[in-house]
Amino acid sequence: MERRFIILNLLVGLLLAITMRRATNTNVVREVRTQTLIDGVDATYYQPDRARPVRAAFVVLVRNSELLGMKRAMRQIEDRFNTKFNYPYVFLNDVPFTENFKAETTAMTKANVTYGVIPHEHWSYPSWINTTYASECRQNMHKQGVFYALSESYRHMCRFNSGFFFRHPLLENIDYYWRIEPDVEYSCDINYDPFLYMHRHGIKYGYTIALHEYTETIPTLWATVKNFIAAHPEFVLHGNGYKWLSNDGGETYNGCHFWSNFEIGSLSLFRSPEYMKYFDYLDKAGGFFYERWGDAPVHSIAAALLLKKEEVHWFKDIGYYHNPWLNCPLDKESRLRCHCDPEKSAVHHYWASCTKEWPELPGNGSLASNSTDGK
Ligand SMILES: Nc1nc2c(ncn2[C@@H]2O[C@H](COP(=O)(O)OP(=O)(O)OP(=O)(O)O)[C@@H](O)[C@H]2O)c(=O)[nH]1
Ligand SMILES: *[C@@H]1O[C@H](CO)[C@@H](O)[C@H](O)[C@H]1NC(C)=O
Ligand SMILES: *[C@@H]1O[C@H](CO)[C@@H](O)[C@H](O)[C@H]1NC(C)=O
Ligand SMILES: *[C@@H]1O[C@H](CO)[C@@H](O)[C@H](O)[C@H]1NC(C)=O
Ligand SMILES: *[C@@H]1O[C@H](CO)[C@@H](O)[C@H](O)[C@H]1NC(C)=O
Ligand SMILES: [Mg+2]
Repeated sequence: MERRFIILNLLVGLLLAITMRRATNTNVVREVRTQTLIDGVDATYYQPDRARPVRAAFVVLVRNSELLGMKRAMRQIEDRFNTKFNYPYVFLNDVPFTENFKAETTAMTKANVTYGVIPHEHWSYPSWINTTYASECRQNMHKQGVFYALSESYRHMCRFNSGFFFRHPLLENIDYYWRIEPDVEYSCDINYDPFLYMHRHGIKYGYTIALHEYTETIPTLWATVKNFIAAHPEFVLHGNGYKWLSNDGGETYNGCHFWSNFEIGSLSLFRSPEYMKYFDYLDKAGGFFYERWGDAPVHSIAAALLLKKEEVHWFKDIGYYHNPWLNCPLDKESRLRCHCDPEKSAVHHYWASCTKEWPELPGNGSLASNSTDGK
C-alpha cells in the first residue's frame, strides 16, 4: 500500500515537472515572438520615452501662421514613418510660438516636441551690413523679377539655415536632423530608420531632389567661394565635388544644389571647423543681404567639396513633394508602399538632372585632391 502510494506520488511529481517545464518553455517562446526587431534594433527602443539608437530629431523652422500646413506635413510623416520610430520634433521660430500652435502640433504625435525661439543675433543684420545698400539691392532684384526679391525675412531665413540652425540650444544633444517644412508631402511608407541607416553607412548628408539654381539670386556666390578656397585650400577635401558643381573645371558654378527643404544630415558637417570658417567668410561678404544667397547652394557647395561621394546619399526610395517638385521611386516594389506617380518624378526633367548626377560621379572620389582649380 505505502509503496504504491510512493510510486504514485513520484509519477504525479514527474508529470507536474514536465508540465511546468513545458509551460515555461512556451512562455520563453512567447516572449521572443513579441520582441520585434527593426533593422536589427529592438523596437522597444523606438517607444516615445526611450533613448533611440541615434540622437536625431525633426527640425522645423516654421511660422505660427503656417499651422495647418504644418499639421498636414506632420500627419504624413507620422503615418508613413514616425508612428513607429517616434523621433522628437524641434520647432524653431524667430518669434515665440503661440499656445495654440504648440497644442495643435503636440497633439499630432506621441513623440517629444520642443519649441524654441531663435536668438536675435541669428536672425538680424550683422554689424557690417549696410542696410541702406541692402534695401537698394532688394529694389534692384525686384526690378529683375527675382522671387522673394523684396523680402527681408526670407534672407534672414536663408542665413539662419546656412549658418545657425545647428547651433540652437535645443539641438545641443542631437547628432542628426531631418528638415521638414509645412505643406510637404510624404507619399511612401518608410519602413526603416533613415538616421540609423546613415549612421551605419557613414552618410553625412541625404537628399531627395537636386536642382539647378536661379543664378540671379547668387551673382557673386561662386567668386566668393573661390576666394575662400584660395585662402583655405583645406576646405576642398573631395576633388570630385567640383565635377558636380561646375561643368568647366571650376570656372563657373552650374547651379546644382540639393533642394534643402528636404535634408537628412549629420550636424557634424556643419559644426566642423571647415564649415564654420566657410560660413563666416560668406557671411562677411554680405551676399545673404545684398543678393539672396540660399541655404541650398550654401549647404550643397560645402557638402560637395567636404564630403566623399559615398557620404552623400540620394534617398531615391523616399516619396517626397514640395511644390512644384516630386521625388517618386520608379521601381516596381515601391508601388506597394507609395501613392505618388513615378512618371511625374523630378528625375525625368532637365532642371533636376543634378539629382542623378551626384551618384554618377566617378569612382569613390577619394578625399585626396591637391588642385583647387577643379581639374
Ligand atoms: N519662423 C519663421 N519661419 C520662416 C520664415 N520664413 C520662412 N520660414 C520657414 O522657412 C522654411 C522655408 O521657407 P519657405 O517660405 O517655404 O521658402 P521656400 O521653400 O524657398 O519657398 P516656397 O516655394 O514658398 O515654399 C519654411 O519652413 C518656412 O515655414 C519666417 O520669417 N519666420
Ligand atoms: C523632451 O525633450 C527635452 C529636450 O531633450 C527634455 O528636456 C524633456 O525632458 C523631454 N520631455 C519628455 C516628456 O520626454
Ligand atoms: C551705405 O550704402 C549707401 C547706399 O548705397 C551709401 O550711400 C553709404 O555711403 C553706405 N554707407 C557706408 C557707411 O558705407
Ligand atoms: C567604395 O566605397 C564603398 C562604400 O564605402 C566600398 O564598399 C567600396 O569598397 C569602395 N570601392 C573602392 C574601389 O574603394
Ligand atoms: C599631393 O601633393 C603631395 C605633395 O605635394 C604629393 O605627395 C601627393 O602625391 C599629392 N596627391 C595627389 C592626389 O596628387
Ligand atoms: Mg518651402
